[in-house]
Amino acid sequence: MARRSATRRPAEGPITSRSARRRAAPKPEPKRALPRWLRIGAFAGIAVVVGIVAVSLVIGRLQPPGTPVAGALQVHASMEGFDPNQLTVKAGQEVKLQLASMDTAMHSDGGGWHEFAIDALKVDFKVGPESSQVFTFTAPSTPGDYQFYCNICCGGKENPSMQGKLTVTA
Ligand SMILES: [Cu+2]
Repeated sequence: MARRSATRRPAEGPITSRSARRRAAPKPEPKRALPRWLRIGAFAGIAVVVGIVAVSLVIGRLQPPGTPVAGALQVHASMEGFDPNQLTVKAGQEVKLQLASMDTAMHSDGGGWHEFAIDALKVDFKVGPESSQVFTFTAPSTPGDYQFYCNICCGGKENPSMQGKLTVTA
């Protein structure tokens, strides 16, 4: 309505439309709880915010902390275990291993810290929450399987999910 009258008389358009709008304005509703549209709008807004937070958490969880270093074996440690939990190296090889903790400091169990330990090789690397670090060690000259584990979280080294196998080939 307001726009039509404004188009018909462009000279006094703004004034006409403003007064028309004032006239057309609905009477204020009697005071009660929030109007329905506002309640629906608020709910939708909250739902969208929660959705965005959830999606960003998932995306953040999938992104490896830190940039993978070229030539380094990548091992991601989280409360779910090691990924991968099987590594193969050559006997006597200088092994470059980038250990990343995918967990946040909010984890009550270990505070997001994880470990990569191999007792037989006296290897014991630790990495803090949502970070990664490159470690080096020399693979043993004796081929075989060596167990690695994390003793920080999830009940320690006895937990099968926080274990893995390093296979040393000839
Ligand atoms: Cu761990």
